Amino acid sequence: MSMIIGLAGKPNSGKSTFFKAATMADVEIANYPFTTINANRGVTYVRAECPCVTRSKRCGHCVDGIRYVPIELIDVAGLVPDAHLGKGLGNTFLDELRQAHAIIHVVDASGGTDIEGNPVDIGSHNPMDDIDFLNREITMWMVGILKRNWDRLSRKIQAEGLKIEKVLAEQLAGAGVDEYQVICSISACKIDHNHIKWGDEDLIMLCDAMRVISKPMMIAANKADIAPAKFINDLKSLDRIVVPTSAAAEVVLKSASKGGAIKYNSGDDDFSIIKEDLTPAQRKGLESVHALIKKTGGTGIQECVNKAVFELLSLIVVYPVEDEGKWSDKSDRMLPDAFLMKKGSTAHDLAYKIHSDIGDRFLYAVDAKTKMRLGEKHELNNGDVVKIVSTAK
Ligand SMILES: Nc1nc2c(ncn2[C@@H]2O[C@H](COP(=O)(O)OP(=O)(O)O)[C@@H](O)[C@H]2O)c(=O)[nH]1
Ligand SMILES: [Mg+2]
Repeated sequence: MSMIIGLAGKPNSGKSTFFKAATMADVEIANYPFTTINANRGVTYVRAECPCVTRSKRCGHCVDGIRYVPIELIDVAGLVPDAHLGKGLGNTFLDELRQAHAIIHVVDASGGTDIEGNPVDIGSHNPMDDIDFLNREITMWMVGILKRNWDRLSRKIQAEGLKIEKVLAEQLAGAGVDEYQVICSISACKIDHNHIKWGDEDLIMLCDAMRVISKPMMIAANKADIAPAKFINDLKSLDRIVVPTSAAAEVVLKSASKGGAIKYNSGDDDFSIIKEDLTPAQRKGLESVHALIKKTGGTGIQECVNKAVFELLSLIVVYPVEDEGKWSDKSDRMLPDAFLMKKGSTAHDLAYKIHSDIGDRFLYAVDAKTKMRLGEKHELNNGDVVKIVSTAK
């Protein structure tokens, strides 16, 4: 499993609740039982429409025609302003963030926690004040890594005629930044071509650009169930992807579903009670969640994960098969795999993703829906079912 999303934010914003809600899956989901890799690392799912809904037969890998495609989620430990200087848990959060391909910034939209995450009266802290610090921490963390060796590096690049992007990528490998991203960042931020002239401000500007490219971020406006409408609207007006969420409500629904009290698939905008003998407390809890999601169209948790994958990371889901008629593999399993790939990926890219031999010996692909032959450069679409034909054994 390759895609990793990090949940970050100040303490008490609801990261662990979000994590629990998003990783608490019914065991029947797909081939993947609920898995906690460790306390703060787990598996969550992107929700997609399964291609088998257009067929007479269900594939057996989806739930009511909903395909849940696994990704990894990390609950990144408490982050406070000036963490990059060692405040709070300091740099430990950054070690966890390193691996993330994208970040969901979990914000307490209720305004019930101060800038460091201490509880205060609801509405008394403006969540807009929490937005920038996370970006700043990540940027300054990268700046710190570069500055540690900058004088020496800068001289070395000069003396040995090294490629700046190569040296920077080496330095920032631990931060999860690669050479291609460095090149894009250098051209995006219009920094002076002569690195000898770079001062602190230039390094900050460059690291800011590298952060945007290597750690795309969106916002979960959490505790939406108790948040003042003004705060939610202010957050929504930001120039980013913002999804109001109620992690606590999603935990209630997932638990009730697991316990057989309700029928609810993650991401549904409603649920139905299927158990007769609920306690008054259970019924009341479910009623209040019901009132909430009637208003909001869902708890937002699944929407948030989906937007991270489909919008923030621009991925698509592709279903490789070996039999283009039955949409199955050699063992007659229908639609056995669902791959997440970058938008713009080609049929040839898919072949390589299946196996390097199949990529090397690629002949052509077949769109299993239309039975059209696809060349190696053919760009795949979200939801495509594709057979690869190669000379590989
Ligand atoms: N009302 C409400 N409270 C929430 C929600 N999500 C989390 N909380 C509460 O916020 C507090 C902090 O949550 P936690 O997940 O531990 O925050 P973390 O420090 O960011 O991991 C707990 O008391 C949660 O029950 C939510 O969506 N709505
Ligand atoms: Mg926590």
